[in-house]
Amino acid sequence: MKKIMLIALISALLIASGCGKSDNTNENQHMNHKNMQQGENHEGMNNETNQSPDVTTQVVWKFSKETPKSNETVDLTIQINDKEGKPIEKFDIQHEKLMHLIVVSKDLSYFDHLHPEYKGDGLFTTALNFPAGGEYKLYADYVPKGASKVVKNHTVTVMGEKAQTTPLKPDENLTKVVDGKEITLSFDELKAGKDVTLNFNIKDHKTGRPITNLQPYLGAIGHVVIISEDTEEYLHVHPMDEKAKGPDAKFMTKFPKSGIYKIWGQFQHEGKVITVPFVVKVS
Ligand SMILES: [Cu+2]
Repeated sequence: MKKIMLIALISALLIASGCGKSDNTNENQHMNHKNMQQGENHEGMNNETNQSPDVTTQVVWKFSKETPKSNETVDLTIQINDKEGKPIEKFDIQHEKLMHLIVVSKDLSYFDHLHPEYKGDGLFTTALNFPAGGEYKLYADYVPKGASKVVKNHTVTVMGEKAQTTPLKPDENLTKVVDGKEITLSFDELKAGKDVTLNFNIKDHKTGRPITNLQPYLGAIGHVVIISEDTEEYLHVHPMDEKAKGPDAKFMTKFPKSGIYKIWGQFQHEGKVITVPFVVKVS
């Protein structure tokens, strides 16, 4: 146990030491953001292997049925406790919510973004309805008051007929049409460990006109969630300019390792949220 704690401490120090490298405030913010994301990844991995003691919080995931079944609504409770097992009472709001919950199928074909309701005493609840049998991964994203952001994940096996799994293949065409919008993703180079700006350009599909009146979705022009093919890496990226309205939405991030990733961009226009998925390869 001691050894594991030491490793956790060293990684925390390494992450912290990355902060001071930039002298530009704006860049610093990005650095902090990315460092936080790396912190999240560590958290996620710790949680996944269950080997490392969590220095801040522990999560108890519970479904109302012992084994959830596909196409049946099941209640999920997420209890957030401190390391002694005492409920955490207070959370900071991030992007208008106390908790963001991302649900994906193991092959990343299914994606959902929910906001569990806070009942007090560290307890969040939400209803879920899985579309098919198989394995799903859930990521809870929250900020205990005064602490830094935490992401915890949980894998659940859902009974029921399995959907056909489609192997993740990088998109050859980075223009997608969703709900009458034409969204084009562009970037310079996708290299592990290298800063990259993801640009989403949004047009009206029918007229080809750029959309310049995107609405804030959860307090920003858009939200981007990125998950690696093996579901080990989770990145929740916020826009560089939260107040932008389109047609471009820029997000800066850094992929932690090479491989295939799925990216979901979420935007709001005329009261409707659109989710646009892309699959990319990072070298
Ligand atoms: Cu959310």
